[in-house]
Amino acid sequence: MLQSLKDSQIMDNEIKELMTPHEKVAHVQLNNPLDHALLVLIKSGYTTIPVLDTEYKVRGQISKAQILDSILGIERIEMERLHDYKVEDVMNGKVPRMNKNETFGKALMLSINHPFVCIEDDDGSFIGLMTRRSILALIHRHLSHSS
Ligand code: 2BA
Repeated sequence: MLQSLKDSQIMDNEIKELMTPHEKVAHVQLNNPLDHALLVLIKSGYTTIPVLDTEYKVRGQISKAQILDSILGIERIEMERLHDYKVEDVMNGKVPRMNKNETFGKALMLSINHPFVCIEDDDGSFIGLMTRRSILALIHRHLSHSS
């Protein structure tokens, strides 16, 4: 099976066609208050979304769990504190990323440990996401055609 994947040059495919374009990606900005971020996460249905700056560069990722953890009091979740923090106070600054011209093989490797990879233009601006789902779908399509 692995040999078949290698032989097909699937690993060298470029990632642009498999990307979810930025217009369809739910995201928040560094200086958004946490209540706004929680709203975007709940409305979008995603667990974690990218954090961008005003120049549309990727600066991190934020999850519902991180937000809830940041307002966890001793006995209850202190919802009133949601407005005291900004996204940059609680986000995770580490985010998997790659250039739009890199290969599918790299996206596949990153997707082992990350549910999505941020795709960047040559100037470092965010242009979309490569999700684990699109990576698995391509491999599945390839394996069904080659069997
Ligand atoms: P999660 O939010 O943990 O979602 C895990 C998987 O559940 C997704 O995998 C997808 O298969 C499904 N899913 C969750 N919410 C969905 C929704 N609102 N509509 C359709 N399917 C949904 P992937 O598609 O491989 O996405 C992997 C991760 O990439 C997601 O993890 C999320 O963190 C991020 N992501 C995907 N699409 C996004 C988007 N349009 N905007 C922001 N973040 C996105």
